[in-house]
Amino acid sequence: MTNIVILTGAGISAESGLGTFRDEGGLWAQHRIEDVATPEGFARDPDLVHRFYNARRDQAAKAKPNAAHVALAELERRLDGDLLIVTQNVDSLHEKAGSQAVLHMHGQLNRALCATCDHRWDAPLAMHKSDSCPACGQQAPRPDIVWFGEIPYQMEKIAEALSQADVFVSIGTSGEVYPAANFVAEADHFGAHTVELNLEPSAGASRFAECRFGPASEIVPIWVAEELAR
Ligand code: BJW
Repeated sequence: MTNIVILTGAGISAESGLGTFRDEGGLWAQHRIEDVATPEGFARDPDLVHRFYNARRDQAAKAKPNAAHVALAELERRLDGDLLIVTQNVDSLHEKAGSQAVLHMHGQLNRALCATCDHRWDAPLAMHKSDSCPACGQQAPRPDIVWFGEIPYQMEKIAEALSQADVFVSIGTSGEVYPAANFVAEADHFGAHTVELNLEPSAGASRFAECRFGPASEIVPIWVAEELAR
């Protein structure tokens, strides 16, 4: 029985056509973080933030999982043990590929959150600041996304999973954003074998016991095949 925890970031969805944040020409080269990914930015200009997420929701709805998402779903089905995907991604490509055990620590594009009563519901393709909350009726809808300065979701479950992991794998993430950037240290502390699968060395590459570099659609299926052959 092997316990595997996999952290994924924007790089795993890049080959599905969804832009990353910090690569050349990425989302943060086109938009100011302070404007679109902080609660203060949303309070200043909710229309701008809704336009940003409406465009990304539309793009994500059309995207298809690539070979890396598909390989991870197959690993979950065939592994003799437990596999948990902790994703920083707000798209649903892991679920579209068939993965079942997925935690979205930075929220989900297809969910809406009421800033007044915390009720959550399925987001329409285009959200507007005048949409009413189905529970309390207030007009304070926001995308169910974790912005800078907010606490990521499911942190207790993630800490528990990291403490039980035999293997921790980080795929397609720059290691620039906390607390996810620290998961490798937590998993290592509890004795997990740590692996980075990324296009290039991330900011935290030296903290991993093993690193493999290349496009996720190529290196993830190879790693999965090796894991299933063990
Ligand atoms: C490929 C590839 C291919 C490309 N194949 N690979 C000072 C020091 C330390 C921390 C802080 C600090 N000041 C503030 C903080 C905290 C802050 C933080 O980390 N800031 C840093 C920028 C310094 N963090 C927070 O505020 C978080 N909350 C928090 O810490 O609360 C406190 C708390 C925590 C825990 C318990 C109790 C209290 C919240 C962070 C929210 C992040 N939100 C965003 C936007 C929302 C989601 C959205 O709109 O989509 O989440 S920011 C953005 O970055 C997004 C991502 O999920 C996240 C990570 O980015 P990711 O996925 O790594 O993408 P990239 O673009 O950075 O990297 C892509 C990688 O893929 C690259 O390496 C490429 O090479 C690779 N790649 N193509 C394989 N084909």
